[in-house]
Amino acid sequence: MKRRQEQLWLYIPKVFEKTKEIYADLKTVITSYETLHPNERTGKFMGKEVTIHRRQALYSTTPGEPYHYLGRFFIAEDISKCEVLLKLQQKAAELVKEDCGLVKKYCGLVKEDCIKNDIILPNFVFINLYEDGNHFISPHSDGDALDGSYIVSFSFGATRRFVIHDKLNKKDKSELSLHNGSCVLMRPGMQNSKFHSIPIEKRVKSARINVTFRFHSPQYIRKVTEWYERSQKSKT
Ligand SMILES: O=C(O)CCC(=O)C(=O)O
Repeated sequence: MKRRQEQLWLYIPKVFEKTKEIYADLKTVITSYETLHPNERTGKFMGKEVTIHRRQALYSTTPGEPYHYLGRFFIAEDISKCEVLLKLQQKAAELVKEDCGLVKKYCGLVKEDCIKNDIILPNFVFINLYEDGNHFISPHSDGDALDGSYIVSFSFGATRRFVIHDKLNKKDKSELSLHNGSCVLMRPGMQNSKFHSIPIEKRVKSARINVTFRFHSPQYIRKVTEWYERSQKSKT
């Protein structure tokens, strides 16, 4: 399998070897998050009430950081408690450094404590568990990377299709097969001009875990936190 790339993304087919161990550890992480948040599997998409079938967990270097998604807020747990996430976080940082070289370019965007040994550690991670091919994610772009930051996306378990299409021209489309142990680097600018999705694939009978590392700027964290606090006040 070869690396594939276009200007706004890079697919690396084999980043991890010991994927069974990583998969098992991530499954534990997602299960423990859900023990804390048993009722958080609904949201709104395009104004409609939806059930989130795939399972999710959110971790941050700023525990308690809110994340707005599907019309509601989710609260991130502390990434430092999860060894497996810390290992993947380090790998994500290395891949970004290899891709862009210019570490300084991102210094304005990230919190000082995320800069270690001249690499910038992503400070937020979103984990999705797709139990089988009935679980999907609709075409969307990620608002937290509209400031031109990277998203580093790792896949473990079943191979799934990943469809990227232009926001203005649906026919301008690329498709990747995301294999066990692979990585997609969504490069700066991708969220501004492209949608991405994981479509339903009925023939897929096994599970897949996706982990996306993000670089949240202090400004972004402040803005979402203020928004969250306002929403909590308006409830009381
Ligand atoms: O599962 C994937 O590969 C995609 C996940 C995704 O689109 C997201 O977290 O925004």
